[in-house]
Amino acid sequence: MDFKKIETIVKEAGKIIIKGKKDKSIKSKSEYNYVTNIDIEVQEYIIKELKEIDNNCKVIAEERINESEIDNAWVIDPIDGTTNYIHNYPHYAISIGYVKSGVITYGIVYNPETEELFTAKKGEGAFLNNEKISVSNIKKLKESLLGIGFPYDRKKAQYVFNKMSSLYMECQDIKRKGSAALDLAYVACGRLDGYFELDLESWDIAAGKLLVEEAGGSVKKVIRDQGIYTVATNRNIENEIIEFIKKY
Ligand code: LIP
Repeated sequence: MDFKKIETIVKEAGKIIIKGKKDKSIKSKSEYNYVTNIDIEVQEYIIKELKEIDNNCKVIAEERINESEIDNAWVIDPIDGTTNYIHNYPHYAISIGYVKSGVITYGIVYNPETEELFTAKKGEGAFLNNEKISVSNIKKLKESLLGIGFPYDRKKAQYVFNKMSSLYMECQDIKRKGSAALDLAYVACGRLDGYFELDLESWDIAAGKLLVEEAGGSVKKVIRDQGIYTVATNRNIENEIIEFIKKY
């Protein structure tokens, strides 16, 4: 697979997103969960282009009904951070992961606003605009800058806020930026020391998970009554964060 072609596809998709800012139409998929016409246009563009280079490819994508199993598929979020995009808040990304026999072997996350292109191939490291990246070397939660996300299901909001307020007392600061893919990419390049969020979908995390792992970090699932947390860290603070999630 020539993954350089994927970078070209993603950058062209980014142009569609930027051009579409002026005339996007918005629909609600459910309460607080939105999709624009540009999400759909970008998704269909990416799938068309992927089929050109991998004509038997299977696809799992956010804005369609998915027939495939995730074990062998391209896993696509055309705009991760759609709410940010709707408000022209320049923090969102195209996220594409490539899963082969159940293993994520390639990931790409691209923010068309900043033109930051995060890529990783299994066993070959993680990169930001072709420069190798690595997680931070922060050793303690007390010294850490964390990312967090909030689930669409607002009935779970107070539960997450309670966790966040406890954690806030034990770290330097917490950021809620609204794109899981970029939160994971930021852990991979050391801008965040850790990140956690409840109820993420495969398309939110497929690419970012590989970025973090190839940059020397870890991504774990923590199962709680309220749902499943995705917890990404630089490894040093993993146990402290998971303890918090389990305790409060
Ligand atoms: C978003 C995630 C974000 C989460 C939002 C939403 P989408 O993905 O990237 O981290 O907090 O609730 O799930 O729906 O914009 O692709």
